[in-house]
Amino acid sequence: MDMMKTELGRCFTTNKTVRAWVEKKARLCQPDRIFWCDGSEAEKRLLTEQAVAEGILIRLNQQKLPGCYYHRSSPNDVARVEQCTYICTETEEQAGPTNNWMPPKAMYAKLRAIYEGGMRGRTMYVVPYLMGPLGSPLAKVGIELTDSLYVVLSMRIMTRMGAVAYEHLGTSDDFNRGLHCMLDVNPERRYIAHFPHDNAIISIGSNYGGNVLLGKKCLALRIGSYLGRQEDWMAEHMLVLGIESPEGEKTFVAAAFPSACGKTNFAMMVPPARFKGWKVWTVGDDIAWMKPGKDGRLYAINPEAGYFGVVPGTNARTNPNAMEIMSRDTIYTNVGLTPDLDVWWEGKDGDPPKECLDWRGQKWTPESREKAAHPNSRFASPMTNNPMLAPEINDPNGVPISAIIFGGRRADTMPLVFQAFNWVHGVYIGATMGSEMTAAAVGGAGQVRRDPMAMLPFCGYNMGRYFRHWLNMRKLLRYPPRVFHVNWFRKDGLGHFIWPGFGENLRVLKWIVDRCRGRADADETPLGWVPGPHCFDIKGIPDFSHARLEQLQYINLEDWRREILMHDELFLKLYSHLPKELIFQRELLVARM
Ligand code: GTP
Ligand code: SPV
Ligand code: MN
Repeated sequence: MDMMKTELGRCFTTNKTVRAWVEKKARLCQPDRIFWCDGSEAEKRLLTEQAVAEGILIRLNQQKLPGCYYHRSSPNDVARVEQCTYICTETEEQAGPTNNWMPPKAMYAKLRAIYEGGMRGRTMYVVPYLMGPLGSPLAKVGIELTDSLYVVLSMRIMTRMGAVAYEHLGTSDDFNRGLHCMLDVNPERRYIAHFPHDNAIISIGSNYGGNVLLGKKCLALRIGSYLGRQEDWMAEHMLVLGIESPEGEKTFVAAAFPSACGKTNFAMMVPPARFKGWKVWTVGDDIAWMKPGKDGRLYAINPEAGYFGVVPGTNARTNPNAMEIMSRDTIYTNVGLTPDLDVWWEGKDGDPPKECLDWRGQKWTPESREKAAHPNSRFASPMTNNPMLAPEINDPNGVPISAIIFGGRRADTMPLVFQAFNWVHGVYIGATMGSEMTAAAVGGAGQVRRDPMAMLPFCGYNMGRYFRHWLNMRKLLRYPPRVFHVNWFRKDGLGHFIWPGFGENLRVLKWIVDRCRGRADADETPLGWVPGPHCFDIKGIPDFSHARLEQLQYINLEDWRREILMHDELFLKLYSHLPKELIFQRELLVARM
């Protein structure tokens, strides 16, 4: 093996490029110490103790929550910040109109002036990590240099962190270079900058989730999407799950829903009582890397090794698997903290505590007007805690995808489910997706915006070219996945969700699987294929009826006129690189309407 193990924190990789790069960055950041992470249990114990001693983590009640810790981020630093996120390419056109842009040279100079000497008095942790199963042709290595123990311990959960990454890397210099400096966590000096041509990331001034766990959104999506276009694969903001029938027939699907729109919940779904014997296996809950296989099908891996999931709303009814997953070895961020060192959030099972500390550390009671948990509070848990972790999770080739499902959070306009007529139409449906903004990113919650393929904040290059890449992928697939659109969030006149969602979403999934396997009827509508009257099972759903289903599936032409105008807005923004095929699809949709 390509390393010599010494004591904790000592450099043990023999990769010369890695050593030279770390030394160079250390000269710039000037930390007091460099700590080389190996990913071992002993290291985890040591660093956790240190984080507790420094007040970065609070040890939770170990009887109730073994191995669990609590973290509060700065109140100005609770979500991704899209305004501070940059794609740094030579030309602005390469980044495209949906990204913030700066030329690499200018951005390197600007950031260096801010972070130079920024680790003085601190420790620089060298965090090697592998995205994807060891030995997978799709797997990638990253190294994150960070002065945050919270990041180190979270990366240990979220990725295959440690020696295994150096093992995969060998003597190669093909690794993502990530630098993270917390500085004083000042929003004025917060930048998350990507340099796709250098396979490099610099993140400064934040210590929250997607801004700083560089393997996740920065490498796996923004840099990943850029690499995918060059190397004929796809990096997508998608969950991947396997559904198994009582007869043992397994079908894998991938689904792109925007941030905080239901991926984790869908990926961990527990079938309702009526679907006895059905099983849903989780491959991934946030990111899919997909590549055509030799058999002409599209194969997906989950590059991550853990879940960084939304906490509020999670309970034994909505997501029992997540409740079990986060019952041990979990870092909770920005939830409520009870006097007996348990956690509390809006929507948890049971009665709220009489009193607790809220996500800011202030006293909270059930009468408080503020929420105990921040709406974007999260749990970080290892995927191995998942009782329904797909057995294929470490298969280097991934799983074959039969369906791609797009979905947004829409109070109106969008029906529960419909199927695209073909791949190009499916790409149009994904490209024009709209969704209400959520607490996962700073600003604008509730407003509907276009979020193509749920990738608006994550596409590392020109969005028009990204659509072209989607169209091109069809040529590499003999058996392309079928494409669908879903919406769990349609509301009635009283503002209530019409569809019960969560486990009941299995009924929609079942129709999708049956369509892929040529077993279910469908009716043609202007939007696409919808379930035929006898092909959608609603038996056993409490307080539900065929009238409610019709309400869910209703296509309101007035709404759709507005919707198509919003498609145009996005297309105008992207006009210089928009594939003609999508403009034709728009014309066809208008004609059908
Ligand atoms: P990111 O991790 O931000 O990418 O989000 P995600 O897509 O994984 O979203 P997640 O599954 O965590 O869901 C976010 C919110 O949507 C939670 O508050 C859920 O309770 C809610 N939610 C998820 N599925 C459903 C559903 O089927 N119906 C309804 N009404 N709400 C849902
Ligand atoms: C998202 O916002 O889509 C997330 C959470 O999955 S974060 O990692 O913070 O980006
Ligand atoms: Mn996400």
